[in-house]
Amino acid sequence: MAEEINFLNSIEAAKVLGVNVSSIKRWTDSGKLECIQTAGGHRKFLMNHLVKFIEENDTSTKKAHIFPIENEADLEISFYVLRGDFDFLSSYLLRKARASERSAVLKVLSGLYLGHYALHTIYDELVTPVLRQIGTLWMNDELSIVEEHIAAQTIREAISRLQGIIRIPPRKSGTALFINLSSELHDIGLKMSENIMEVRGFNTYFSGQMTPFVKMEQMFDKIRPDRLYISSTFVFNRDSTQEEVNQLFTISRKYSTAVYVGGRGWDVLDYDHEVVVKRMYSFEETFES
Ligand code: B12
Repeated sequence: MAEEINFLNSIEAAKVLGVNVSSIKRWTDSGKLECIQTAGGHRKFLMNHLVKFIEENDTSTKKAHIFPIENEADLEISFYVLRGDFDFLSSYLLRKARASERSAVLKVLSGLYLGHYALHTIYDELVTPVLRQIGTLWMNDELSIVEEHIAAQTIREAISRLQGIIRIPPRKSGTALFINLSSELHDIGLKMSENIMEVRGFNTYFSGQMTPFVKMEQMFDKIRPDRLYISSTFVFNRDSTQEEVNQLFTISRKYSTAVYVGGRGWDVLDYDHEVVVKRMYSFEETFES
């Protein structure tokens, strides 16, 4: 399913490159544009083929777009996506998130991804700063709490939909469990980490917001995770949260699970324990560790 979404047919490829279908046929026949020929003789394209062509053939692709263009707004955005103009895109994303326009948010994220930006770059340089701006607007009373929820959920939803587009290796290199602590609602950072580990070939289990500690050991017993990712942002009660964390560390030791922690909640929680491999401050670190 995820792989199929990444294939374009000749008509779509022509739309992306801003040319007519006959040019696509000519370029594939001459080998200038790579494609995959199906058993029935149809040409199929990966966005990588088109991006490579754009890079190598500057003059033939003056009208190239990173996704099929349906209206004027798409045309404008594809231009900024192709240029990787994160300044423009972050204010655009913020506007669209506030207006609950999920498909516009998804278009930017998928356009960047298909245009060869690493997921961690998109998350570190675009999504995280936009989420922080949403928080600042809320703190400054420029966004009501409901508006803040809507903007954040729009982004959350687009990230989930992006998961259907990202290419996931078929062979699994490990199992990872992703949890928030039992009083935690902030799960967007955790979701982005999960996406990244899927791209790295991990079999992922996402439990997310407010994961209760109850029966956690049974879960470990069942899935035997190689890694546990714990995200903490807001700590209501330090003592009870620390107690929960300590118990998670104890179970992780029993099952030889390596623990990775992320989020500002760890500023107040103690994670100095033999099972903890690393505290991560960016998604680039998540990708590399
Ligand atoms: C969206 C949001 C919400 C949403 C969450 C929706 C969701 N599904 O996640 C909702 C509306 C539910 C919410 C609720 C609350 N929120 Co809020 N929220 C935010 C907001 C705007 C964005 C958070 C976010 O996703 N950031 C993006 C992440 C990726 O960035 P980051 O947290 O800086 O994390 C970085 C690293 O730490 C790392 N990382 C983070 N997590 C992880 C996890 C892993 C596994 C890894 C590898 C890395 C990693 O990656 C990031 C890149 O650098 C922030 C504003 C802000 N400045 O962040 C406030 C913010 C986090 N919220 C805040 C508060 C106070 C609350 C509430 C208490 C409000 C209230 N009074 O009810 C509640 C708490 C609810 C609870 N029990 O948890 C404060 C926290 C302050 C603090 N720590 O003391 C913030 C900072 C706003 C503020 N400026 O005051 N919130």
